[in-house]
Amino acid sequence: LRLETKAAFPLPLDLYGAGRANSLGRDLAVVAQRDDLLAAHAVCVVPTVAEARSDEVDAAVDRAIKAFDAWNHAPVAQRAAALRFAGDALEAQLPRFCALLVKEAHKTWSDAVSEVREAVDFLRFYANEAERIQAPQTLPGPTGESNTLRLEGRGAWVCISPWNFPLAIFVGQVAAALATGNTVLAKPAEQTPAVALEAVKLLHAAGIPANALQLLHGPGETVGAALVAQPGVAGVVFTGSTQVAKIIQRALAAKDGPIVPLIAETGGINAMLVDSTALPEQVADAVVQSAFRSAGQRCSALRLLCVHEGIADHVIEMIQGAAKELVVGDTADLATDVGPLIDADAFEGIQREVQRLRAQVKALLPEPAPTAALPTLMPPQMFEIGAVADAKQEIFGPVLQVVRWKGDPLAVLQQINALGYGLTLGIQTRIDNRAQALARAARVGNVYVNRNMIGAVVGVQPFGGEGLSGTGPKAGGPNYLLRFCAEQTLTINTTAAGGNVALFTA
Ligand code: UN1
Repeated sequence: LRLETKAAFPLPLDLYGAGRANSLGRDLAVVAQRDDLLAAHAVCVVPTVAEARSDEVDAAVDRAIKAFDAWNHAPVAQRAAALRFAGDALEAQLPRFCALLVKEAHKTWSDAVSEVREAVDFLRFYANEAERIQAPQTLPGPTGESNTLRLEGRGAWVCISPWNFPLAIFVGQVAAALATGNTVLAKPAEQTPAVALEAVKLLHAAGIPANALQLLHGPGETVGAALVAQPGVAGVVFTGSTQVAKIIQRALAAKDGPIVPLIAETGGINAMLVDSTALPEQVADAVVQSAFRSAGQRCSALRLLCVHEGIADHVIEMIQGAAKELVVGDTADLATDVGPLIDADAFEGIQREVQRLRAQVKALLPEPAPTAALPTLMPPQMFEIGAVADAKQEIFGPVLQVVRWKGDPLAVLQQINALGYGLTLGIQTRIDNRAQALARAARVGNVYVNRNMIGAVVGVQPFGGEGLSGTGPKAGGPNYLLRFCAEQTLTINTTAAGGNVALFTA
């Protein structure tokens, strides 16, 4: 039996109240830097950007391909130094970037602080990792030969990043490609171009050459598709929906020429499996954080709570109490827990799913009244469904579906596996062997036991899944950079200058 020390907290109605604390200390950082953050917000102007024309896309790709050799042949220490310099600069400008994240992406201050930190972590982690993996390795071989393995960049990469982590995922993709010697054509989400623009300015100022990192704004359907279709592209890294990942995969496969790798990190119908021995207080805290934090707009977010019927009523009641305590509103306000959704399209799509659920199944939270001032605001919603298989698609917002179970938890896990996604899984149990057995049986990338299931930390919880959730490898993990590299072995006959040559010339 092993429980985290988080077991004792003021509950259930104070989850997000005065006693708030969480594993990363994000909220404490907001309190500590309150004045700096508000001052940065007061002067923050979100810059506008221009959409890339198709001739600009062609020219940018051409420049990226031409810039590759010089960047790839620069010492890895030089590339790493530039990324570390960018990391330090970003850390020093944390309030400015937080303000931009709050204004452009409607992040809460707490989420903004953790996102800037995550971006800094990516820069430092990939700088270190590139130096580690790109040091030539001597391999064992027969006498008379030397064998070495080198990892090099592959060429010009297209990096397509989402709006939900417009800084951390954008910087993470770009840093991974650049650290290993690749050049980058970055296409950030249309909803959040300004954060990307400011990040690119910072990277250029840190010493990344202009042609090694180019930014192209615009819709995925036009600019993204044009980039992916370019013949000289060496690889694509994408975070977003499963559907778009498949469109990219098909487009790459349809091109003439080399087989182009795709690294995709997509969605999930992430479940939390709660047995009858779980601590209801801990479950309620983990559920509220995982399902409703960031307005549920994380691919790691909890979508499906599978709770044992023996404690289901109690757990649901606690979540209802905690959900009502959440401050839902404008994220410019430091006290806000749940901000508006990213845009009207997202709101309408989720609203349709919510209406369907409201018509078909039991609602566990009251229907929220629309907010005229913030039309895309969606307070947390919770519905009870009949079976795991009824959770058919990812709803990318603060909408939780709950299902009661009894009997064998492994059987419930098989139903979760059968959904086909494989990103995150939460397990709540006080039976250690059971947690281990469920984790082994789960086909997901990240398993979290007796805690929340979001906020994977770079280098600590490498993040990413399989199946409908992506291709792997895990971002922020020891294997991520390998996929951005071409491997070359060099075998030299070390006897040639001695015996063999002498033999031939004798
Ligand atoms: C995503 O939502 O696209 O674990 C990625 C987390 C993040 C990763 C989420 N670090 O919440």
